Amino acid sequence: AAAYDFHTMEAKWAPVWEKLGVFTPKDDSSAERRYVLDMFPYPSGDLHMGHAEAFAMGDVVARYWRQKGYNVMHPIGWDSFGLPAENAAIKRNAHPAEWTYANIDTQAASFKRYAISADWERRIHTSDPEYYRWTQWLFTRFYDKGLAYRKNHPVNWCPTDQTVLANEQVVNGACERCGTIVTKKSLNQWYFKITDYADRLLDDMDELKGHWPERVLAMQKNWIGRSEGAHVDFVIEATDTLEAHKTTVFTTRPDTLHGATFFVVAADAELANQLVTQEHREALEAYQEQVKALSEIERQATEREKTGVFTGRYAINPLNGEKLPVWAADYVLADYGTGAIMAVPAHDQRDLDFARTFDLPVRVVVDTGAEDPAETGIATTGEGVLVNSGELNGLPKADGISRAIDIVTEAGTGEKFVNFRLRDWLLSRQRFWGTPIPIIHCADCGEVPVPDDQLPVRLPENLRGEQLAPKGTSPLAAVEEWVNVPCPKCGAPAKRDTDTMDTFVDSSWYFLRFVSPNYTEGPFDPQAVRDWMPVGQYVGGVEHAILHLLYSRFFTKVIFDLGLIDVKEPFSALLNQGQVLNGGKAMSKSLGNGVDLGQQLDKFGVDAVRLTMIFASPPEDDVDWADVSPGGSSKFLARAWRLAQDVASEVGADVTTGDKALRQVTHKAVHEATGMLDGGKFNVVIAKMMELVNATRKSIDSGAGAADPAVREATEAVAIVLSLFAPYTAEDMWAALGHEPAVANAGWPAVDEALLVQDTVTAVVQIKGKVRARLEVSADISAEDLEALALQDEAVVRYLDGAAINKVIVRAPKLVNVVPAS
Ligand code: ANZ
Ligand code: ZN
Repeated sequence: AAAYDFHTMEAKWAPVWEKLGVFTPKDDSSAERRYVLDMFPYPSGDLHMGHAEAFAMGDVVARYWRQKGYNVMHPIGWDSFGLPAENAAIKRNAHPAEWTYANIDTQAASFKRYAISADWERRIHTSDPEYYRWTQWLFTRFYDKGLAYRKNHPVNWCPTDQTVLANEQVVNGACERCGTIVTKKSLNQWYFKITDYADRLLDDMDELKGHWPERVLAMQKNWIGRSEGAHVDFVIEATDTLEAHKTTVFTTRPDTLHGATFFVVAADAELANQLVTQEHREALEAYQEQVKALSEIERQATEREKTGVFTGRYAINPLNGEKLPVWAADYVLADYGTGAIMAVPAHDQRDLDFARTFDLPVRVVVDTGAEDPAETGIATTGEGVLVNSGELNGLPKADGISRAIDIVTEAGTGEKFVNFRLRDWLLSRQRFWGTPIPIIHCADCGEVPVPDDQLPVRLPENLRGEQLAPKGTSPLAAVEEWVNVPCPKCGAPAKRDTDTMDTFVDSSWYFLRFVSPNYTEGPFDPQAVRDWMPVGQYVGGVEHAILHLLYSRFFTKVIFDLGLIDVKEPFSALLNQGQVLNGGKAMSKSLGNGVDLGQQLDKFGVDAVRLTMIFASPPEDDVDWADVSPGGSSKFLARAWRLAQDVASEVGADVTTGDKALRQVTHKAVHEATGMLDGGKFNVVIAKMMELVNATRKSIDSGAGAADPAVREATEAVAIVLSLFAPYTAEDMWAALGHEPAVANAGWPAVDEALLVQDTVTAVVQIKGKVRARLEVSADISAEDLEALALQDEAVVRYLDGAAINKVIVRAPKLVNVVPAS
């Protein structure tokens, strides 16, 4: 008999699918359209085990939906701008495009081998001018709306990559890419006004609940960080040399205004320099130097001893007129709230720590029943009743908050305020390999967006190696013939902006480009967006929980507001696949536990690797490659494949005449697999198929036999379900079963509800040792019921022909032996 040979199958079927265009969505609206998307890859070398897992998951969904009859779009492309290409180019004295497109070709070939059911005609690369033209076009639309703007601001600076980083790219104080401790640098930079969308980004998460992982929603919520409270104005008392100065604080606890015993400004905020008296300036400057030397991590460490300096000034509490000493300290952050706080040591732990260090008073204003914080060193934050608070006395905390807000609002010294942790998105980078910012700076006209008909602003092609090296300013600044252009407005000599965009800009709208990748009238064809958006299933790693996913949501909302699309959320369902580990640890060079995908595919075949990825665990859990058995997967696939070789009935054989027991097993298995797929439990579907394969084999060997149409029915079902996980094996089975390709379009097996009705068995009725009737009965029928049924059976009545019965032996549910009196 023929052997299961995955190499031959892979070589045979991949070109057939390509030729038939099996995975190209149809241009008709008769079937509901569905859009499945995997987070597009970055072209760093060849595909790795992580890609293999994520793309196997997305492909299951795409293939399942196709089988269910939907018109499925499952595109693929590359996020192809970014630092690694540039670093490689510097090292090899090359252009980043060479490395980038060579890697893309390698990955594309691997994706094809891996049998991702992608529509290759939709392929996009964000570094193609045909793509970044529209990234630039969108930027100018954001600019016109005031949503892209420049400001001079202390920014996160990576000394190694010599570029700025968005807050989201700073992880525990270090550069997300290279791990270098990030420093601050004051620079004129471009920002997107994502803060304008904070409320909507938060509110619209409601419609994602239940369809996105809880964890991702929680992370986004926390990142947006909505805090309800109040702005309260304190007047900084005048001194001989300084005028009175109004300073606003953000507080979530205006009820504790009477408990404020000092006032703190962020030491590194401009405000500190403005407020400090001559006498204390030197001390402040010395302290600021000390603060600068600390990393963000050290600054925020809660266990660190509190530090600060007195500014020599006093702030007047608007509620009771008290004079509070103004300190400058680093535990107050310059870029949160207003950069200044009223300190309430009795009810805020950080303030209490500071008060104890500098011997400042502690006054309890909420009686929570707990011991005095001044004694215990523990601030009380719970529920309680206001005390020592004048007209607020006796109110519970919540009422105290609203009453205090009313008072300051009436007095004109404050108002209710909602503060966000979210900052505007810093998008400019001083690097070469990115989308050029389409702005021209003119001495007379200021910032002028590049007109649409002059887009794209192409990257110069002649830079190589060292010319691309980071110098703190963009390498583009050195290319004179590129920088110097006439102003689009007045024609005077002007200069291009030389920064490029954060690559997260490119990936914030690529899902919209896929719907019409060759469209030339705009970033996307509006009709195609109506046809395909939103993405019905998005698949990707949880590491993108805030960066990419928040930015994409923001872009979608802005583009909606521009009137260009009618969806507000880009991804209606999200799946975060787990990681592929080896020996319980993430694969890494330093641990030497990497597993090479290519080698696995050579050894076990594409199908076995894909099946193993899916079978190992629920999609969102990690897969430990040390614990799985691609060899075992391969054996299972061979067993399934052999069924198809053995089927001996014709295509279209009347299945209703087939063995009912096997048919029931088949229909039950398909029915359950459907539920599991709809519920995202892909791994158990494989277990179901293993059962079905075993039952079918048993039926061939010792039951119905290979020619029974029920065996064909079972095997076809196995092939169709396996086409989601092991496409080559499934196609080969399909061909062996006498069908034309492609099994991907076979259609999901229909389930006959009648065959799902509780398990029945065939009971045999014997009279004088001869079988005279067969009864279809419930598997758990009682002996009495079975006896009664048997004796009422027409055939039995006829054979007995009125004879008296001596004895009835019942072995429920399978046998009734009737012994007539002779
Ligand atoms: C007085 C007060 C009394 C406060 C009290 C808290 C408890 P979230 O919830 O994170 O928004 N705060 C405000 N701006 C700050 C800054 N730039 N750096 C450090 N701390 C800052 O926290 C809001 C609270 O954090 C504010 O409310 C303020 O302290 C502090 F019993 O004001 B509170
Ligand atoms: Zn001009």
